[in-house]
Amino acid sequence: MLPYPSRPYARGMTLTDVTSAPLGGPALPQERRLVTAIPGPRSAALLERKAAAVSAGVGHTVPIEAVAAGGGVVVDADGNSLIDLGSGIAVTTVGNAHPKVVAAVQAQVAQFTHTCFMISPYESYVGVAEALNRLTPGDHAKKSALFNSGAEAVENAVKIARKHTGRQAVVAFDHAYHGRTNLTMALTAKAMPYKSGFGPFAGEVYRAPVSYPFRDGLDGHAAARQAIALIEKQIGAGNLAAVLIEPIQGEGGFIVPADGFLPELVRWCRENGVVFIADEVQTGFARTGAMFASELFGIVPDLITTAKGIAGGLPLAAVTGRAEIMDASHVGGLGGTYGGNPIACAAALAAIDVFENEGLIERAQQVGAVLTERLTALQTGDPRIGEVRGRGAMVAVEFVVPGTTEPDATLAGAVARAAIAEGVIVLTCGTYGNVIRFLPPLSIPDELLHEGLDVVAAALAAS
Ligand code: PLZ
Repeated sequence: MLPYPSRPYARGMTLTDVTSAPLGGPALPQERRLVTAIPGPRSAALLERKAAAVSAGVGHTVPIEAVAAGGGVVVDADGNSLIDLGSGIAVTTVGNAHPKVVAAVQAQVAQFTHTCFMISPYESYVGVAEALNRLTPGDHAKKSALFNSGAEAVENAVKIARKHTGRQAVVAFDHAYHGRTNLTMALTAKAMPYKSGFGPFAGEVYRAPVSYPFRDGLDGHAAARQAIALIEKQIGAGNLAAVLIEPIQGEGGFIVPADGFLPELVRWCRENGVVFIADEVQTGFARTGAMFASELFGIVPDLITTAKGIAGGLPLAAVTGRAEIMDASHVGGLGGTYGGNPIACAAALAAIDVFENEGLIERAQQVGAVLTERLTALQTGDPRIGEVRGRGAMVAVEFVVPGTTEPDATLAGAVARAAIAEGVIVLTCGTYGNVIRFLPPLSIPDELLHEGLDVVAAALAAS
């Protein structure tokens, strides 16, 4: 008998017919348990259906059929329990199916599912906006607008900055990731797999060099001067609406800029009337050991984009920032059918309660200390690890050919695949594909975190 059988939903079924997984996640046994090879037969059968029914453009990293998740594990249809070191790409920071999120969603879904905030407003949307205005860096007057995805938040931040400044150009950086829509593809740096063949891309997007200490060897001041010089020469401050940057780059390789880089960019933006947008879609909500990564660098962005961790797994995103900038749009200029959906907002209010009242910032720091200590120890005996870097529970390992900075993507891929085969979900990233990133749910028990890192270490030793 499978511990968590799942059946496709059919008319008339109740939730318990569909899955016998206990609601509220943490009741799941917190263990790594392999009862079949990965994928097992049920998962393999689903992946066959996926190949036949789902566009080939939509890939997957872990070849399983997920049926339950919570604490620090994802359980598959064959009864395997995998340690989760990826949080569905930085989303389930509070833990999958956190009981408060589950309860909030259940209550809201029974009350009403949708009215469209632009048609009939409701309280939870306003509550999320108030919470974001309060929690994001800076004590100036702030306002927010809600959307569905990180890409949509970034698109809207750019719209707002253009409307506010009356200018058009936008600067993004090397190694940046901002999404897969047309404008955000233009803002994203990496061609494969995100952009190749999907152009033409939106105009008035310019790319500047970022601070990448492991590769550029520059201090923050020098790296900022280099970026600013390029902007002044190639664009001209008077044409520039916004500078958009991830305070720690996510998909690009968990790149932490050198001290001073971000503050200097912010100062230049202020002096030149340019809107500074921090894309905190991946770094936001306690992930980095601060509520927002901007705080780690002592910067106060004009606008912040958030998504992912904000709603415990439900699709929600936001732009938050200076009230006078957020109010630049004419009435009706911002919105969307589903933006700030009431179920997603209920989930966000519950998740924000967890972030604020269940010690998640401290927990991110603890998880980060374990990750950094274990991975640094690994680096000491292994010249293939060029750098261990990150903040809080957002830590990565960059693999190189020993004695050089030449990226070793083959090794990163082999280690990740071997860890997954042994029941540990890890994700790769990086412009060169040579980085393994660790971003576990903060609900993961310490023992599981250690066991997951043991498995990764063994996979590396065997590669
Ligand atoms: N900005 C900083 O990290 C999403 C992308 C996964 P959406 N990152 C995960 C993939 O391969 O599609 C992301 C991000 C930053 C924006 C986004 C976009 O957020 O919710 O995926 O649109």
